[in-house]
Amino acid sequence: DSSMPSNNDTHGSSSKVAESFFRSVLGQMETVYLNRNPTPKSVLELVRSVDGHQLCYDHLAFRTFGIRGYGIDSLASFFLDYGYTPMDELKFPAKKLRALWFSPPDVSAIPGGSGVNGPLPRVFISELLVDQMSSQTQDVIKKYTQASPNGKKYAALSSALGTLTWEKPLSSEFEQLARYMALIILVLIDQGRKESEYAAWTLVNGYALNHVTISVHRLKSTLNKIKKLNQFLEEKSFKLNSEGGVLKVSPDGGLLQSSTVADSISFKFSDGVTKSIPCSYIEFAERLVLPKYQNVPESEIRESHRRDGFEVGNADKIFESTFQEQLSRRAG
Ligand code: OOG
Ligand code: NI
Repeated sequence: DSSMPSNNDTHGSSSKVAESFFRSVLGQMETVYLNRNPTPKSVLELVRSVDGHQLCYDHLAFRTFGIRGYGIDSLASFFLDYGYTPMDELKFPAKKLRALWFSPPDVSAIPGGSGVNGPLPRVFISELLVDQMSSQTQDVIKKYTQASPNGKKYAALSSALGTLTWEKPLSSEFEQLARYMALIILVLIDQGRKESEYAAWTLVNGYALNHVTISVHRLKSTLNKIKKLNQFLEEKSFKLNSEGGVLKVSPDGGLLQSSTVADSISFKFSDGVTKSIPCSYIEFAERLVLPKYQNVPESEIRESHRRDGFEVGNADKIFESTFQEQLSRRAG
């Protein structure tokens, strides 16, 4: 239907969702995230105190269950309505996940704006390939998503409120999905039998913001090099995800990423059992200037001159920021 506006021409004043409303929703998602996760909160405060107050987000990330409309699309619709454009698909067959990233509309930052009021971030949404899980795990996921089939329509609302759209699960169901053992030696032996820590995370965190990512190259101080930033954070005793090495580098060398290990939060299951569950983490991304723009003077370099998108090899390791093996690692 040619009378339908495409997502590409819905930015600016013609967007279906107004910018101030859109940014308020992002701000509310961020508030939920900062209230639950002391590490991202203190990292942001620390970086702001050293670097100055105008910090930019590279991207926001969310997780979903790829089943009955509960997957990527359930959350993507909010971003599409504000003029975001779907970009590349990333596949993670071993983790039984797929992801899609969305590029922001061409909207300028609020003058002096930082974080959600700065340049709009990219969005990274992944989904669990539920039909590839064991039947017991599928049964748990179906039980909760089927019992509240309309919940998927309110994904963005759920994220902004910090409330699940389905009922809280039983602690045994969380364990079925995560299947991790308390003893580190058993974790290692149990590796092959592990179901999906991603599934367990999503069952109890739902659409809550999984992480925000600081745009490292847009910082003003010497922290604008990711190696410096990692070193600075480790000196301050922050525990970084070490899976495959702390610094994740794309094969083309242009996208450098690192992240903290997720915080844990105490969660009361529907059977009354309270357990510590993994919550969210914060990520850091440095995007280098593309080889074809090597001669552009530094003062004229824009975000569009830099390596865009995501990288399967980096992302595969970053997912593990909420996994038990990283959480139980000794700091340092
Ligand atoms: C997302 C992990 C991947 C990136 O920037 O590549 C990622 C997740 O943990 O849900 O954030
Ligand atoms: Ni990320």
